[in-house]
Amino acid sequence: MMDPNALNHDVIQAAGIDQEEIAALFQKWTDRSMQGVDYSLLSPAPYVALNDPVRMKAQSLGEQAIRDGRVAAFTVAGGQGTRLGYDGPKGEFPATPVQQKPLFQLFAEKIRAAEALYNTRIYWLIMTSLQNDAPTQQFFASHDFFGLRESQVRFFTQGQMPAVDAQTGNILMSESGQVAMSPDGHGGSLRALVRSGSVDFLRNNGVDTLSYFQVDNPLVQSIDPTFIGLHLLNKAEISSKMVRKAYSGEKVGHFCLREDGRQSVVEYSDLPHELQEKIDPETGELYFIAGSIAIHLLDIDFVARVGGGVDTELALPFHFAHKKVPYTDSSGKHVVPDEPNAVKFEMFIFDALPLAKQSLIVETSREDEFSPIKNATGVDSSESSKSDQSAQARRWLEAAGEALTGLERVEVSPLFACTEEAFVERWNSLAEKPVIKEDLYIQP
Ligand code: UD2
Repeated sequence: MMDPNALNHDVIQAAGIDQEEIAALFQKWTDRSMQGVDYSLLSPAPYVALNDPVRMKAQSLGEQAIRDGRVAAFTVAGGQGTRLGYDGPKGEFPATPVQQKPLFQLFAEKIRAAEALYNTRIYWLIMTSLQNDAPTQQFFASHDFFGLRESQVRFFTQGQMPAVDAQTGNILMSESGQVAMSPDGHGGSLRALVRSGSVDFLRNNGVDTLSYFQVDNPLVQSIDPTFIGLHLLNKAEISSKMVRKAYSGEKVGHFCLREDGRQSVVEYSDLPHELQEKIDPETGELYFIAGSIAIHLLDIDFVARVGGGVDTELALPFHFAHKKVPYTDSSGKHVVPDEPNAVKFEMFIFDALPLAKQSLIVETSREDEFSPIKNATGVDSSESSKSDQSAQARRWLEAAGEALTGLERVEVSPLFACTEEAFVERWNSLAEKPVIKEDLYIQP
């Protein structure tokens, strides 16, 4: 039988695919059992704890950097959201407990609140994928950019990688006779930031720090002065937020220290079970307690170096995902597989940690910063996240001295306050306070 890759040669070439790179990656995938990483050499990475006094000093430094326009927000929103089962860009998903605001609106309001607080302008970069770019941009246009200026929101699409047959390594063709492509992972953001001209744009506009967060976490403090200040104080090229893992099998990456002294993140699916469960005899807590919640600060020069592709030593590695990918076989028949048949290649942003000359990990509080929407029901679902958002708002009301009864769902507009401290101050200054009732929205 004729090699299907030969048949599709022209299509593959036209798609600009580096076939040697794909063949080398497939080889790595087939050899993967031989590339055993010795995870026993890893130890827990150090981090700046929640109660570390250095935070006070950092806060004012971070505030000044924001005021000076040095910080831009950056959301990765190119994922396909398969687990949530939502048919559209995830940022459109109604995420808040009372107003059902879409994730994009919530982030836009957080950015507007920071702009008002620091009397500055904050650019917002949004990485989409070819699959969801047009609907994402339409969504913003049809909502007047949620009160932001169109010129401060910058969209760009991430790169793509072909899927290959898991048995043969042949590049798969889609139903339309094109190569079956999928987004190259959130780590593709570094290349895409450079390729899209965003790095130059940011530099030309005086921005040197990107505040990176995922589209799925309504609680994220998208512009956090203390985190920014710590990042700058430590001259870090990448900084990352961590929470203490809630339980050993929680689906977050683990911050580790390698033998060479570099920090790294090992994903939950890679760290051996016994290490995930291992207890630190001194503290009685999990040994690898620091969970990655995918919130980072990135230095622009570092992005340019890693994303620029000049120094191959600095390139992010590819990870493999064994997935079901529909394809057209060599006889022209369209096949929808029941079992994983293909290998997809993705880069992860956290693989940039060991590439940095200096990296920093900072603890944050889970209840105030992490409650992602990933699944349709249960853990990390829209329901659990809404309940966590309401719980945060109730804590803030209690901190302001309100006795709460019968308050089910409550939501605070970011334009009213973004932190407990700001909330208490604003609430107490209200001449007339809203009546506390079952569903409460505290608006600007
Ligand atoms: C990610 C982290 C996990 C933990 C968790 C916290 C990985 C591999 N794992 O898990 O360690 O921090 O988040 O919530 O990252 N995206 C793109 N383009 C892509 C793929 C993803 O923009 O090609 C975006 C996606 O839109 C979303 C984010 O990246 O905003 C997370 O993607 P995910 O759902 O694949 O990550 P997850 O939940 O497996």
